Amino acid sequence: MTRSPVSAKDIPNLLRKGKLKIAVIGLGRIGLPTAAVFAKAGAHVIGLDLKKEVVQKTNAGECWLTDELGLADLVRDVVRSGNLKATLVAEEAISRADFSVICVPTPVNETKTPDYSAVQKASRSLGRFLRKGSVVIVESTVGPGVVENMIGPILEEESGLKVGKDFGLASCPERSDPGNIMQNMRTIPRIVGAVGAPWTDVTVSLYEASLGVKAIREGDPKTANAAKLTENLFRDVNIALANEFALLFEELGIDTIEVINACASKYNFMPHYPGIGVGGPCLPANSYYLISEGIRAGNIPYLIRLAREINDRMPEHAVELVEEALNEVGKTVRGSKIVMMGVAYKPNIKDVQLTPVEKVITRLKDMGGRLEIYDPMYKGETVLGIKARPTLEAAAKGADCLVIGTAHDEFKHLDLDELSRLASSRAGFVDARNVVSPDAVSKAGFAYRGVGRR
Ligand code: SAJ
Repeated sequence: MTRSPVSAKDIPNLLRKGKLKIAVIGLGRIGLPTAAVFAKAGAHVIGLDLKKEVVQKTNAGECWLTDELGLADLVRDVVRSGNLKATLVAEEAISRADFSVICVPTPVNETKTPDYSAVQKASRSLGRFLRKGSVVIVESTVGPGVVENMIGPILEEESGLKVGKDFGLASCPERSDPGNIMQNMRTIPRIVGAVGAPWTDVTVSLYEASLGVKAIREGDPKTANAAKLTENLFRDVNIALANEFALLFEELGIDTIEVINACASKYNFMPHYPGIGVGGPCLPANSYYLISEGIRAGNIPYLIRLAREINDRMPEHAVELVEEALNEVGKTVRGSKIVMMGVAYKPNIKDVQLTPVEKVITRLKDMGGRLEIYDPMYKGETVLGIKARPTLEAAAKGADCLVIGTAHDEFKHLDLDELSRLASSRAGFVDARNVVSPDAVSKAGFAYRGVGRR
């Protein structure tokens, strides 16, 4: 028996009665929380993933993500209630779904070209089992126009159905901050743009009813995608500006952090901070989605590209600071024991995707340095090819230079005197995330360097 298309006004009731069926494609850092929250709202959710262990773990009520507060409990509960299950079989997830939500990764390749292969693959298998009257929602971050011009045609080709007429196609880019996803999902408004207003209505109704957040309507998917990229590139460009100030103020003997904190007292100044660089699956990649669409349209965005170059140069600057600190204590990188404190791309998460710290480690190794790692998220585990130490104390023993690569909360309460006692008699301390006070580090006897601080 075919299922009739759901209308916007039906959704709250269908959720209450447990009658809404949702497929979530990709159970990664965005897809799994999304599936679990929809299931919690009362939908019957089937998650589709390529990874057998992710499917098995999820069906066992376990959560492969360990650093998202509240997620593990939610996954356990909604799997136990029967509202969430996972599968490797596309047909099982999609064929009866009212909504199919694409949450697969969109990285860039080594030539900085967007790699939409996962989205294309998901669209192909989705198209094969797509049900008339259902809605496809793209949460993956893509360039403006990719939903209309790449995903739509694939779905039509595979399904034989027409976008906007036989099925809905909407963009609702994820906006959650990795590490705070469960909180964000219930607080940050969503941006929805679909091919055709009725499909916008039904998608808005789904997010408002399931997540309890406001959904902002845009006239089409490309506007929603442009908004997503704009907010991420706004951040990347402002971080680049902070990094540029840091490089300049170092030369002028001015403390960049003091400057930024002073400016933050003004209503229209949004503080961004300099550091070792910009990592993660989002900011280092997102610019290139817009740059590639710009090139296609004959308009190359310079500032956005320049910002990428500035941020991509920061790891090399951190290497220079390590050299300076070692030189100040009469040492060189070659043969020195250098301890990287934090390798994750940002604080308090277990993720090293495109982490700028990796470039620093590789460079220092090439210069003959002996690299050790301590990261509270990777205690005793091998990460970036190095077996991390189980404790900071074990790592710091006999160190010639300590380097803060990630501003984990644990590093805000360091016993600098103890570290200085453990490290070699004269050692450097490079704070590439400006976590600790320069004076306190110098008082503990280290040769201090910070990004944008002297
Ligand atoms: N960073 C700085 N200085 C700053 C802020 C961040 O150097 O002042 C660095 C971080 O250390 C990190 C990188 O930038 O290496 C990215 O940090 P992030 O806090 O932007 O983290 P992401 O990439 O995990 O999340 C971003 C968020 N986007 C915005 O805040 C505009 C998140 O809300 C998005 O959902 C996410 O991208 C995404 O998935 O697009």
